[in-house]
Amino acid sequence: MKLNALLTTVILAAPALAVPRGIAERMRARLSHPHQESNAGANIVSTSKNSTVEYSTNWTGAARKSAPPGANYTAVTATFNVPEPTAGPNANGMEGASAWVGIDGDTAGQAILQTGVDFTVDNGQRQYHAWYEWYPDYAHDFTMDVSAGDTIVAMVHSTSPSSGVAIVENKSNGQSATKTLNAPAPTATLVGENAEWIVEDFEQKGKLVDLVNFGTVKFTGCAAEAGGSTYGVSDATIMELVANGQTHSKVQTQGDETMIVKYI
Ligand SMILES: *[C@@H]1O[C@H](CO)[C@@H](O)[C@H](O)[C@H]1NC(C)=O
Ligand SMILES: *[C@@H]1O[C@H](CO)[C@@H](O)[C@H](O)[C@H]1NC(C)=O
Ligand SMILES: *[C@@H]1O[C@H](CO)[C@@H](O)[C@H](O)[C@H]1NC(C)=O
Ligand SMILES: CC(=O)N[C@H]1CO[C@H](CO)[C@@H](O)[C@@H]1O
Repeated sequence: MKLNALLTTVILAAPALAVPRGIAERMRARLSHPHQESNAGANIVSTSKNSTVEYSTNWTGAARKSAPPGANYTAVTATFNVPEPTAGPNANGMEGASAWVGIDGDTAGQAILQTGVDFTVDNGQRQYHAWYEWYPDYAHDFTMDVSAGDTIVAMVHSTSPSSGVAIVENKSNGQSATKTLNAPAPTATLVGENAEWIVEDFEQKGKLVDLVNFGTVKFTGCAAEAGGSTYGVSDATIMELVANGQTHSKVQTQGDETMIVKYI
């Protein structure tokens, strides 16, 4: 209900600031991937009590891995802060990560409808981009400016298996960007099996970026809608990101709507 209200408010009230794919974003060649499971974390002891924990090479956060009986996920939303990334002591080129919400891409790996914000640091220079993506297409940037400390409301909503809308709103000033998009291929349809709230190590220009120290991303108002009911993160599967044999995240849920993802 809350989710529908937000959707209606944002879609009806928002001046459409999104632009079709432009040169800048094509050059960025920025791509989010489906979740890839890692065995590397199997011996890492979880401190999360109520949730199943899984290890991923790409994702940290929470994912609902199956739709409720007789329904599919059609909308996912959350509010999160844009963190200021810190370059590692041995940074070699760009480091980055991305916070987003999405439908599918976990157990249903053929498509993801997702939207969020990238934060990168390259040679001391920080950049932030708000984007939307229907995997396996690349991410496309919204024209909206994003800065560290902004509070962003992100939402994806599927209007059919092959069409949907991505919305990013700056809660600080109420400005929002909306993009209506279609499945980039006949095989890239949504089934609504997964809903997720993720911080990701993404790929750019054909290579994975080095994961940046993103500090903390706090997701609040986490909600997914399926068949008129709302679902959150308290009983979702928690994912920790493992790279080179090391865990780089710590996820904590607080109640059904809040999740804190810390870089470690
Ligand atoms: C686990 O569930 C209990 C009861 O629902 C709740 O009080 C507690 O906060 C939860 N713990 C975590 C780590 O989410
Ligand atoms: C959920 O999605 C599946 C796969 O696309 C479809 O077969 C099913 O009819 C959908 N269920 C509902 C309730 O829409
Ligand atoms: C969000 O709003 C704040 C306050 O007006 C502003 O400083 C910031 O640049 C805005 N960011 C975006 C994404 O528009
Ligand atoms: C860090 C890492 O291993 N990332 C993986 C993300 O997923 C893609 C495919 O889905 C892999 O190619 C990457 O290696």
